[in-house]
Amino acid sequence: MHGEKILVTCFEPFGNNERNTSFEAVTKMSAPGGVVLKKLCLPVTWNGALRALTAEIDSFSPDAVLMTGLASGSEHIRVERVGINLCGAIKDNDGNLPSQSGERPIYEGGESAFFSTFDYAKILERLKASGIKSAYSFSAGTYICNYVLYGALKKLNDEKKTVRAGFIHVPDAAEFVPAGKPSMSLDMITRAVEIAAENM
Ligand code: PCA
Repeated sequence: MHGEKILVTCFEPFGNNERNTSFEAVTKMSAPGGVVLKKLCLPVTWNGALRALTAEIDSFSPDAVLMTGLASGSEHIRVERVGINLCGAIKDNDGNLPSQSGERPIYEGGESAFFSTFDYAKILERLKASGIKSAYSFSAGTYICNYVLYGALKKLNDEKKTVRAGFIHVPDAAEFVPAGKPSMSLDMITRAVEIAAENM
């Protein structure tokens, strides 16, 4: 970990969400000691998200990639275990579907799924030890978060890179949503992202 380069990504707001907690938390987070941390905010678009991420992986050449995104409605941090080869029929921030017929594979003929390669067990253990509600998740959905997770894992696998990579979904920040909606404080979410970056 010491001397390593870590790329941490988040997303711009999308859908009905005025803020994207992943952006707010990644903006606030501190780098783990001795690590060169690069932050990148990705667009919520089928055309732009994976392209921007892979370009940054190529130019920054990180040792580890921590991707984050908002799972509105969740009450806990979701440590994603798998990305699947599917773009769901969901319109992006440009109003585009992934294809004219609706859904499509991310890569035609690609592997059905890739498992996260970060140290999910250590991350979950440290989150829980810090009193942060968290759990494994075995589906990152079929929207742009799953798209970048699968896309990054496939790229790193195809290029035979030993770069660790994985995704955590964060809840809405209590500060940004009406009382009663499932949420967590922004400070706690920020700490969760730091813990993930420190233990991947
Ligand atoms: N969450 C969405 C896309 C961007 C984000 O922050 C998702 O879960 O796919």
